[in-house]
Amino acid sequence: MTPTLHCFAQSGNAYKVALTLALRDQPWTPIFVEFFAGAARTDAYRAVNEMGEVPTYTEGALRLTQSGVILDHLARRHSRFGPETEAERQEILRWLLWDNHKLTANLATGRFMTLFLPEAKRNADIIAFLLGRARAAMGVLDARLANRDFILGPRLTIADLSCAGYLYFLDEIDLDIAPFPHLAAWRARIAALPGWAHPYDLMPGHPRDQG
Ligand SMILES: N[C@@H](CCC(=O)N[C@@H](CS)C(=O)NCC(=O)O)C(=O)O
Repeated sequence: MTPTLHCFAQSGNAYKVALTLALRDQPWTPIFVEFFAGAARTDAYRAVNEMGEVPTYTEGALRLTQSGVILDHLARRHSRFGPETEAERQEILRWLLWDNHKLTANLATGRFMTLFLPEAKRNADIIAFLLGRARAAMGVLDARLANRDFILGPRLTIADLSCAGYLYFLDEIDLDIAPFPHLAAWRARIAALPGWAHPYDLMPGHPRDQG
């Protein structure tokens, strides 16, 4: 039973899952969501994911949404990249929640507004606010990584795979990683892992006029 992932190339949230599968060398089938044509807002997609969000992961009869939930499932299923103790379980959860709220939320929304919203709807002040919040979150993660290879320490976990999701898109927007050297080194460390691929090489829909 090959898992499926509703995804599109520009989605860092889907990438978190796709990357986890790739690093595990786990075959999966992408189901392309024509996000920029409004596919995630259709009744048909809401029947798949009531939140109208990408990604959605299926494995036989199991259907999961929210990247953090999917990553948790994959860590258990593969016995890789997950916690080994109760304290680690809580620590991973802490960083997944933080990523969803502080890092990804601001970075992804700022990037969306910069790149994908029609020009007439872009608001420079809102973009500056969101990317400012994203920079602050990057500072938090940079400090965390000052004396660790990965967020929990010496071992890659799903906390890293969640937090790293949007950082491979940074060159597309006005957000320089240079002021965050530990973050940059950690991002490169993950990119050097066997199986790593850029989101645009892992998921369908890039460039945007291709399915
Ligand atoms: N917390 C969710 C966020 C998912 C999310 O916001 N995905 C974007 C695409 S990358 C989306 O579907 N946005 C639709 C919307 O916000 O209406 C997760 O981690 O899966």
